[in-house]
Amino acid sequence: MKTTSVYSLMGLMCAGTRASGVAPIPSASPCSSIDHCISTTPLTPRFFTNYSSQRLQFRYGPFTIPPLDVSNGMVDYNFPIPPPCTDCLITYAQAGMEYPNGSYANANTSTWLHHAVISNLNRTDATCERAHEPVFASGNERSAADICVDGTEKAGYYIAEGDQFWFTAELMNALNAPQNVVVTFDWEYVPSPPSDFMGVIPVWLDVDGGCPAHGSEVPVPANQTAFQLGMDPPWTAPFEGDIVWIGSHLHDGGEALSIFRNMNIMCYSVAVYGEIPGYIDPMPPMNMSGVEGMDGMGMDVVHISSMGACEGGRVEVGDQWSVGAAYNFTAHPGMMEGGKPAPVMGISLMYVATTAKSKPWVLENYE
Ligand SMILES: *[C@@H]1O[C@H](CO)[C@@H](O)[C@H](O)[C@H]1NC(C)=O
Ligand SMILES: *[C@@H]1O[C@H](CO)[C@@H](O)[C@H](O)[C@H]1NC(C)=O
Ligand SMILES: *[C@@H]1O[C@H](CO)[C@@H](O)[C@H](O)[C@H]1NC(C)=O
Ligand SMILES: *[C@@H]1O[C@H](CO)[C@@H](O)[C@H](O)[C@H]1NC(C)=O
Ligand SMILES: *[C@@H]1O[C@H](CO)[C@@H](O)[C@H](O)[C@H]1NC(C)=O
Ligand SMILES: *[C@@H]1O[C@H](CO)[C@@H](O)[C@H](O)[C@H]1NC(C)=O
Ligand SMILES: *[C@@H]1O[C@H](CO)[C@@H](O)[C@H](O)[C@H]1NC(C)=O
Ligand SMILES: [Cu+2]
Repeated sequence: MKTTSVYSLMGLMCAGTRASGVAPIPSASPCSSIDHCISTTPLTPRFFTNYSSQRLQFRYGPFTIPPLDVSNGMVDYNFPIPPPCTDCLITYAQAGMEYPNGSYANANTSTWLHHAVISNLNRTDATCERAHEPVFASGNERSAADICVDGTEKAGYYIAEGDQFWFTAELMNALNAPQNVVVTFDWEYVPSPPSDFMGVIPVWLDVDGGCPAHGSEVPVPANQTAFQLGMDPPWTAPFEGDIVWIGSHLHDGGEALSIFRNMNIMCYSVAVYGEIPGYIDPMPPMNMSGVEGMDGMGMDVVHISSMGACEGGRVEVGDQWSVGAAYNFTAHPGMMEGGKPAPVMGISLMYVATTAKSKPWVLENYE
């Protein structure tokens, strides 16, 4: 996939930031100077307002997504960004996408926020030693990471002075003409967090493995319309803590993601389709006839619009954690890419609360 376009050279998606541990070359165009590509809007904070919490929306772009006949309408962007704040705890995060004029951009306008990942270059991923720590990740379902669980948990992702963030986004266009879009991130945080707040460690659990073998994008097993993918080997927890929030991500065709602790399901995240018009295609994105179980012709094609989240639970040292993804393309048509089933994902990002500012799990930085 994505091997024919010049765009693909700079975009390795999850592979670029997670699996290789080597920062990819920042994207050149049209966001040549990212300073010109960020705007910030203050929003009204919702949680911990008596701790001077703040909420900011950052807009990145505009990015040009190529037409469908170029690189299957896909483009990846990777570049360093300043973090939204320093010496602060991120309590809530959500990604979005819109047109440069601020109007809604989604599957019903033939654009996709395929993936967006923000990582911290100064911290090491809990599940992959050679990757940077993922702070937040989103698919087109645009689920929030409600780390503080609506303000009921004094917990957040701690950003230290001097931390450098990295932006990764894969965008998709289903039209035969380029489209310009803007990617948004909504961050809510508590500055100079008091000592009774807990810092969280994000734990990335992926059917593609702790250090994802395919950049988290797993090829669909040949000739199968219903199949399961599992994370093997599981991740062995080197620290303990309280789970505050687990968010999950599947691609179309996905039914549910199970999160296992020592082989017992502790979170079952169900994919919900087409809850709002934004996730209902006006027409199939491309000619899908002739592929068994993939035929979306003649009916609305609905896409995953949300995934169930889980709250609570414990991580103990030595626990074995894994995830399993169930797909069924007969129940829900999958995405196509260049006439073939597009690769799929099965990921959970689990936020585990420890103690703010003490980070014994970070053995070393890259630099
Ligand atoms: C802020 O409000 C929360 C929840 O209402 C309360 O638990 C906390 O003690 C308050 N803290 C301060 C510093 O006022
Ligand atoms: C905003 O831009 C989109 C995409 O170009 C266009 O379809 C829409 O009509 C525009 N909306 C307004 C209010 O100009
Ligand atoms: C964080 O990482 C960036 C990029 O590698 C580096 O330039 C910076 O010095 C690091 N900051 C700290 C505080 O180590
Ligand atoms: C998949 O089906 C095609 C056509 O029936 C067949 O040629 C191919 O060998 C099958 N592949 C596998 C891995 O079973
Ligand atoms: C797309 O969906 C959004 C939100 O669900 C809705 O507000 C908008 O009117 C829809 N746009 C089109 C072109 O159907
Ligand atoms: C869709 O593709 C099939 C196989 O490539 C072709 O036979 C058919 O004519 C196409 N249909 C349309 C509506 O383009
Ligand atoms: C896949 O979905 C179809 C349609 O809902 C259903 O009939 C079939 O039993 C499902 N297959 C599996 C393996 O769950
Ligand atoms: Cu994905």
